[in-house]
Amino acid sequence: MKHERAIERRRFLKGTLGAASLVALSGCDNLTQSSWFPAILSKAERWTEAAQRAVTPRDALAKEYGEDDISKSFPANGNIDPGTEQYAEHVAQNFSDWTLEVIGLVRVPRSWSVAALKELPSRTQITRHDCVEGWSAIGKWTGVPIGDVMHQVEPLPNARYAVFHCADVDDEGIAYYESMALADCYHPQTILAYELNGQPLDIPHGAPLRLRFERQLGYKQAKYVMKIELVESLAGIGGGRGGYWEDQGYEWYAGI
Ligand SMILES: Nc1nc2c(c(=O)[nH]1)N[C@H]1C(S)=C(S)[C@@H](COP(=O)(O)O)O[C@H]1N2
Ligand SMILES: [Mo]
Repeated sequence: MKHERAIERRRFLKGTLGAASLVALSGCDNLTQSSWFPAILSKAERWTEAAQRAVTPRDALAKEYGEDDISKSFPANGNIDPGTEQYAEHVAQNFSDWTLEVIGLVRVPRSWSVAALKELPSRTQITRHDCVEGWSAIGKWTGVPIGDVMHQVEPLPNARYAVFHCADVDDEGIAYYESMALADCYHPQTILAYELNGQPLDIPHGAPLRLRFERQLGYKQAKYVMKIELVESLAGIGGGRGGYWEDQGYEWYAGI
């Protein structure tokens, strides 16, 4: 049923709707409208990044909710503990030695401790997370706008993508990673979050730092972020398709 509805919706959107009515639609609260599955995304008529950008510009804001809308419990999904010795060591030290490194095509590569990031101006946003497995939850995220971090490292003109490298690896030793267009790093709601619902991020939700890339599906929201690498092409990274799940066939541009 969900699958059918997702396809129907896509057909509908492909029609002759004007941009204004599309914007109204995307603000709709019906959760089923955004819990479609990646297999459907690639098989049904594809709503490409370009087409979606044409109707919802890059700087459009994701809907923000009120305190009363915050979900009573926010599920944890995917890896809920990196489970490595190094990570356990970081937990034992309360992440005091954790660093966020920003490297690659930047003029000023540098790293920040979590404490240093917390001293930068922060942003708090209450948004809805939609996982392709069929659940959604609303949470209040606080963190550092990634655009501010980018201003400090000064990306080189040929930098096109930001790759987020995470601390967790799967059974085959493949590390979780994600990526976005560099331009999306400057979206005001793109933050490296260190708090969920006013508490320091816990281990299941990605302590000490996780990405919030609003208007994108759950698997884009990388947890346990250690490193941001700016690159010109995604070809040389992981399986070359821009993310852990993308390498297994999920859409890279997972716009909601
Ligand atoms: N590092 C890492 N990030 C990840 C995952 C993961 O397994 N490892 N799972 C993704 C998926 S599929 C979802 S739905 C969200 C879940 O975030 P949550 O555990 O805070 O609910 O994290 C995403 N980011
Ligand atoms: Mo997910």
